Amino acid sequence: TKLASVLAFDLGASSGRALIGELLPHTGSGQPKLKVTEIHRFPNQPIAVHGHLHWDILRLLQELKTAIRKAFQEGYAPQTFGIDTWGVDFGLLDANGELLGNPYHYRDPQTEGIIEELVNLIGKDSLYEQGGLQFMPFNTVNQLYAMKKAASPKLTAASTLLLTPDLLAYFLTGEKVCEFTMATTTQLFGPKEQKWNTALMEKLGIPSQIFLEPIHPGTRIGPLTPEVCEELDVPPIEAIAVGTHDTESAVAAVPATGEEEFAYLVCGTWSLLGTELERPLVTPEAMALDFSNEGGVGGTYQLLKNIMGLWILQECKREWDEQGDGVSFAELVLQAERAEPFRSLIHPDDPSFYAPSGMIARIQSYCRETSQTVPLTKGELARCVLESLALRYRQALEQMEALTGQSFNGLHMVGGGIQNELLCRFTANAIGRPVWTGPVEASAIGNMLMQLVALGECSSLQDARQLVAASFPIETYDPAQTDEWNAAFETFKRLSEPQ
Ligand code: ADP
Ligand code: LRH
Repeated sequence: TKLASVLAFDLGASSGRALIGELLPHTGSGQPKLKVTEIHRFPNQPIAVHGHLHWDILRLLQELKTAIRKAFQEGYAPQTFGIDTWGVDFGLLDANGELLGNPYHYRDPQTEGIIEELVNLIGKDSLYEQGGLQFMPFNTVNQLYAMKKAASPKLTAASTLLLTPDLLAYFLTGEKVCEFTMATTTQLFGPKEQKWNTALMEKLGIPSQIFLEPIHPGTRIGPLTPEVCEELDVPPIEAIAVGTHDTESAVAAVPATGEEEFAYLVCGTWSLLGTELERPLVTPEAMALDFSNEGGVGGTYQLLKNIMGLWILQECKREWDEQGDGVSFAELVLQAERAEPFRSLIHPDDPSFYAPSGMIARIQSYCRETSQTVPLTKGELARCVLESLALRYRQALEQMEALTGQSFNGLHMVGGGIQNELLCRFTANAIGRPVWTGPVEASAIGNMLMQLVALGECSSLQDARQLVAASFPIETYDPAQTDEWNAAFETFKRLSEPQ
């Protein structure tokens, strides 16, 4: 029999990749296994123009095309493909189906101060009640309201809004869809009503007719267009709507098979710490702690905290690279390990760390303003960031326990950040519980799993997680130095905002 073979595109804020997944039949009493091969990887670099920050969307499309061609040239024969990307961002199409301008990057400064305006206009309780999301400047509603305020002709001319993964799928298939998990990152989709919040759109002057009815992960979108097939010399493989929000695909690939309730940390540019629920938890307590409720695959809801994450370190690295003093992440981790512990701490979610550029100076002034030793060397800066992140994870984990009434006996970590073994160790120490890591390419694997569900090769999310557990090694980090980390946590909490 023919092996099931699928192609996953996973685009994060810092890089994109294409991976082939092949389902190997079970041997003897063994389980079936998923074999994963990376065929293409590319950087994802935002571009600044006249004070706006954009994604280079056509470049990303070109990288997807390159990967499709490569897959077939290298002898793979995927039946389907799926695309997942970072949340919240979108492109607008005109009535002829053409893209109106370059999509904005979620860190575009247009959203500065918009949360405050919306809170004044609608009320904080009401906004949270209606959208169930953490108040993040990048939420789609803030971006659209900023465009509305700027009287953007693009918004007036728009016929259809496509979120980034749906936009890329449209470029390749000609089919316009709106996938559910991405829809739930907009703050314009009601988690209770499970409908677009047209009343809020009308109130804010956001055109409601540009939103399509969401479809659920596992739905077929359609084949590559004849032009794309001809251009790339490939057969018309079919696009599947996967968990197109990368975080949700990553959660689908968390190999939590034995536990009813589990805590996870999707660790990449952002750190998403959460737990899987059957329904959203939109309560005053969840609002007070500013947790998100995001739609997941397989009918789940994810209660999670969006933490600034390795972005802070990425930006420091970029600065050193640009100064001709380049350094790899592996080297940074080594230098951090040699630096003195607990010399200075930051609150990673301080708004001053959100925008691009000048990160080193911003960390230093944070430390200066909080009367701490100012980190100077690469090792000191990296150590400060990594210890602070680990402590923030503990705080978010404890908050999540308070909200759900669950207690978690450890933390599953997935994503590119788990290659940073020091961070994994620090996290186990900070939470005083084991950390289980793997797989690194969780988003791409979760993307594949929903394609396998659509192809009838996996029957459920549970079944799919079993496949991940059987296919990829999991490493365990046991906690150590608990007293030192407890003491550091007390210091950290004094730095923190109330949440
Ligand atoms: P994205 O959210 O952009 O998809 P990834 O999941 O690819 O992010 O994770 C990228 C992060 O992983 C980088 O910011 C870096 O901190 C970390 N990382 C990648 N490779 C290594 C490595 N070899 N050693 C330590 N950390 C690494
Ligand atoms: C992580 C992520 C996260 C947020 C942010 C914009 O890649 O998707 O869940 O939505 O990007």
